[in-house]
Amino acid sequence: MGQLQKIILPIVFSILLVSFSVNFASAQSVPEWVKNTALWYGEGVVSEQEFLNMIKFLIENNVIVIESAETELTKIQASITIPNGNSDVSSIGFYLPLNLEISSGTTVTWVNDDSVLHNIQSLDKLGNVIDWFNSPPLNTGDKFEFTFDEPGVYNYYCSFHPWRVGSVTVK
Ligand SMILES: [Cu+2]
Repeated sequence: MGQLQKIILPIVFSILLVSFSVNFASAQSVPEWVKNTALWYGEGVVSEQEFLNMIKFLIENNVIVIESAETELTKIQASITIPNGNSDVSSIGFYLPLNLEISSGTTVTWVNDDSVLHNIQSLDKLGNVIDWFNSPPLNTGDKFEFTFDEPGVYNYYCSFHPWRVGSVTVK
């Protein structure tokens, strides 16, 4: 039994290190009873419940900070809608917004809200298609996303409806 718990203990700690960050400033002031609880749990002296209560204490007192995993998932988002009627040359159905302004690192999502196929093809300054951000044909409801890391002005159009030109300005 004691042997089994000694095997389990390092596994528990390795999971904590992956998912949480440890606040080393606070770790200087970890109370002796916390250290002893960990030691005694490893030796099978205290119960699993007491060990879990101790971890709860560490989280509540910001010794273990639950943020690193969530922070990595946070991304800056913006979206551009391809509105219904976008394909009609006489309609006012331009991209919404027509010129999106974002900060670098933003992930832009185009959403096709029109009833016909569209695509997103990036253009150079002369209006030629370049291999930069280029979507496959998007059905109604389909999305395409691209993350802009470099400042600049990026034009794009739809190759099916080449009169539909939009831009993204990255600051
Ligand atoms: Cu189109």
